[in-house]
Amino acid sequence: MLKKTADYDAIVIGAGFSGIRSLWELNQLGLTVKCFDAASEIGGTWYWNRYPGARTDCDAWIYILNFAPELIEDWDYHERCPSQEEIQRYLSRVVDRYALRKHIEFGTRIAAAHYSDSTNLWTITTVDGLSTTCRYFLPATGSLSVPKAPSFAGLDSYTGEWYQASDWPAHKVDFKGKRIAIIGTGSTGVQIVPKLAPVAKGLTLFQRTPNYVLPGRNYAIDEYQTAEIKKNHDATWELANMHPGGHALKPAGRTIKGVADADKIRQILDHGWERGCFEFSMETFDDCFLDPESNETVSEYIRQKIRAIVQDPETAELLCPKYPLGSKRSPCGHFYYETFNRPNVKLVDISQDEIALYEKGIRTGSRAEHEFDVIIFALGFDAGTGALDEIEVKGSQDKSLGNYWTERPQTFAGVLVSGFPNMFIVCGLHMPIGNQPVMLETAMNWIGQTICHMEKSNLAKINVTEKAVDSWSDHANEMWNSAFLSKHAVEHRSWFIGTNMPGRPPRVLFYFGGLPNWKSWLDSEIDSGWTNMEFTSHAVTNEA
Ligand code: NA7
Repeated sequence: MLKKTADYDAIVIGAGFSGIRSLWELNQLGLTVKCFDAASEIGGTWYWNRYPGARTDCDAWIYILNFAPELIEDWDYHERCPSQEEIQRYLSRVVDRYALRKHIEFGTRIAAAHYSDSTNLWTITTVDGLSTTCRYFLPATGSLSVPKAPSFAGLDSYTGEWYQASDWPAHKVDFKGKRIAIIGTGSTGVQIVPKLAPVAKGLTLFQRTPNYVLPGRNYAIDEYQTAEIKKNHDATWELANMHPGGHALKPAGRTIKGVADADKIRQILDHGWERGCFEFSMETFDDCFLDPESNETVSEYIRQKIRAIVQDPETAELLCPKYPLGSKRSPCGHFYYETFNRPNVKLVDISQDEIALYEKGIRTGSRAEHEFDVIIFALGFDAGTGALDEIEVKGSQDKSLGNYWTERPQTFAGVLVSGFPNMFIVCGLHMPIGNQPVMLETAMNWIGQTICHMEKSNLAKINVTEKAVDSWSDHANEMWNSAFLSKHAVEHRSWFIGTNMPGRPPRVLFYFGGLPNWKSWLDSEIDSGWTNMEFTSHAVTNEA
C-alpha cells in the first residue's frame, strides 16, 4: 500500500498557552503544522475569560512560556499577578515574535478527530464538515476550558441581561448603577465581586459553598524588579520545576506539629498572610495539606481573619468555610472579604436553597424574590476531560475516547492514551495540579523529543501500551486516594475530582503526586528508550 500523504504533519487544537507552545515546538522540528481555534483571537481560556477583574493568581515570572531565552529578554512585567489583558498582550507578542499566527485558523470549532488504521493519519473535521488530515494530532484544549452552563429553572423567563463569566462578550458591558447578581464563589466570582461592587447600585452574591479566599497581594512591578526577575530567571524556574505545584516556592522546612507553640505558629502564619496566596498556603508549614489537625489550625486561622475583616457577624460566619482548606481550589482575592462591608453588597446563602430565575431576577427556594438588572454566572468548568468530550475522538478500530474514560480516565502521564496512536495531549487531564505554564514546558518538551525521535527513526506510529497506561493511572489514583483531603473534595464538589458537575462520579482528573514525580515518569520513559511505547515504522505500514 502506498504511504498516504497528510495535509499537515501536525494539527493542534487550541491557541492558548499550550497550543502556542506546541506550534513553536513543531515548527522547530521542521514539521508543517496547522492550529484550529474556535475563538477569533489567540489566548484560549484567556480569550474567553474576559470578565471584569480576570487575572492569574500565579506570579508573573512563572506565568510565561520558557522555551527560548529571548522570550524572557523581550518581555517586561507590569504586575505580580498579570491581568487578562496583559496575558493576552504577552501571548500576542510570542505569537508575532515567532511568526506563528499564520498557522492558526480562528473561528473554527472542531467536531471530530478520527484515526485511520490503514493510513495512520488523523482526520480532523470542523463543525462545518471540512476535513483536514495529519500525522500527529495534538489537542491543546486545556483543563478548565468548557464552562458549566447555567441550567437554572426560569432562565428563559428572565428579562434582564445575563452573562456567563467564562464566555464573556467582546463588547464592553456597562454595570454603572445596576443591580447585579453573581452566582459562584470560586476564583472567578471572587475576582468579579470587588471589581463590580464600587460601580453597582447593588451587588448580591449567591453563595452555595464558601471558599477560603487568600490575599492575592498583587502589586505593580517597577524597572528595578523587572531587572531582578530577569537576572534570577533560571534559578526561579529551577525552583518552580522542583515544586510539586510548579510555583517558585521552597518547602517551609517545618511542620505545625513540629513547632507546637501556638504563638510561634501564629507569627509564621501572620508573616505568610502578609506575603499572600500560595506563599501563605505552601511556604508556611509543610503539613498543612497532609495532616488533618495541622490543616484545621490553618483553616481556623483563615476563619479568624474573615471574622476580623467582615463587620457583620452573620455575614462573616456565612463566609467561613467549615471544611478543610485545600478540599477545593482556594482563590487568591483582592479585597474580597472587605467588599462585604460596603452598604451596597449583600450575601445570600443558598446552601439549603435551590434557586430559580423569574422575569425580574432570582427567586430562592424559600420564595424570597430578588430583582436584578444583570446576572453573572460564575459556575466553573467541566474540568479535565470536558473539552475532549465535546469532540468525537475515535482512535484505532474506532475506539471512542469518551466511552473509554467515562468511568475512569486512563492516560500515560496525561500525554498519551492507549489505542489513540499519534495523539499527544498537550494540556487536558492528569497533569499535576498547579501552575500550568510550568507544567506545559515539561509536557511539550517530552512530546517534542518523542516526535523528533519518530521523525529521525522513520517511525509512522506510536501507541502506548495498556500496561503502561494502567500503571500510570493506578499511580495517579493512589496519589489521590491517599490524600486526606480527597474525601472532602468529593463531598464539597471540587473540580479537582469532577464532582462539581451534577451527577458525575468522582474521577481522578489531575495528578496529585506533584511536578517532580510526574517529570520523572516522563523522563524515565525517554531514558529507557521509550520501552512502554509500541512503534511501527513507515516501511511496515506501507506493506500492510
Ligand atoms: P469553581 O471554582 O468551580 O467555582 C464555581 C462556583 O459556582 C462554586 O462556588 C459553585 O458552588 C458555584 N456553582 C456551580 N453550580 C452552581 C449552582 N447550580 N448553584 C449555585 N452555585 C453553583 O470555578 P471558577 O470559575 O470560579 O474557578 C475555576 C478555576 O479557574 C479556578 O480555580 C482557577 O484555577 C481558574 P459549589 O462550590 O459547587 O457549591
